[in-house]
Amino acid sequence: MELAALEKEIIEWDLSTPEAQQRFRQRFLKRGGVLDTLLGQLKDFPPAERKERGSYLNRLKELAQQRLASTQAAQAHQENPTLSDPTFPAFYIEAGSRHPLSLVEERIIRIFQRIGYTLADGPEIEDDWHNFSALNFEPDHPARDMQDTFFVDPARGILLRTHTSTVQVRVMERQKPPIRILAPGRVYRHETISARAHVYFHQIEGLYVDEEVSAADLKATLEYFIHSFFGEGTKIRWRASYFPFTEMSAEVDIGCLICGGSGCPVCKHTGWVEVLGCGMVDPNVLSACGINPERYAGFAFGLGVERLTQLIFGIPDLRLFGQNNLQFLQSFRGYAL
Ligand code: 2U9
Repeated sequence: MELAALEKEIIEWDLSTPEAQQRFRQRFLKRGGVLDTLLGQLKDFPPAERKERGSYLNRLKELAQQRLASTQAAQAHQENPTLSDPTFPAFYIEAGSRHPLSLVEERIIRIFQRIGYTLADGPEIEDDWHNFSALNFEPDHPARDMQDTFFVDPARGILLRTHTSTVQVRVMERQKPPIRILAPGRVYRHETISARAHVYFHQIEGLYVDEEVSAADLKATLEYFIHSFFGEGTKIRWRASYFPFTEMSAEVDIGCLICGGSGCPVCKHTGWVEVLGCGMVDPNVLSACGINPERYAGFAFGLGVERLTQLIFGIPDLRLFGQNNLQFLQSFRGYAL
């Protein structure tokens, strides 16, 4: 007998009258009933199947007992609320919990929403233009290689986006400044999976384009973010860097949260950890997206949600985020950031 069909029968059996309950008991719970018979036949199955089938049958038996008991308790309660059994076990409802990446992503978004950023999104399957060319990547830039990027259709340059900058390109193509947006989302990179690298992760990128946007605005905005996210006393260090899509590019470090700057494995004994990258949008990028760089300027920034989540919770291995390990996920239960 098909056990799934039996399960459906147990779940759907009409238990509204005492007679129906009696038939239910006879069919599923009494000696000689269907479950009892099937349990008796277990020995005829090969050992490999026996264990799984046996535990399925036992679960069905429990399910039948529970259905009957809870229906009878509910009926007793309806007939005479004061006489219902207060010792009857409560229904155990498994409460879920929010994923740590969702918690952190939402907290970051809230901080930027307070200063006027709105959300934008776009497709995860992209084309070469939005992922690379419009962003000033040279034709032979290594990220364009099959080694680094997942291609869906290499001949047509269709790929899985490697950053959410594609979203900002699309917004600039269809909208005039002022533009002040946040683009959160999943991005893909062709990596060997390890504690420190994965084939996908989550970014939040920001873009602000208007007349007279300056590097001072960029600095004030990101210092506001870092102090809101990590705490007012957090030390900040700016380092010059390079990205194809920004001219004046920088990376921002904070004083290590784990050791307070004295040196530990998390900051590799430097006292500093990198938290984001940023820069003034390259005028070539503005032009490519249909915005006049003579009139407008912009800044952009990008941060990795996994990275910030690891930092604030002390999570040592990136792979934990994608394994659906209940012990890991439940440790964030009730956590409100
Ligand atoms: C447009 C123009 C410029 C977005 C930027 C970064 C610097 C950056 C990394 C942080 C950690 C990626 O997730 S990460 O690995 N990002 O450092 N991102 S500036 O610049 C843009 C975006 C869109 C049109």
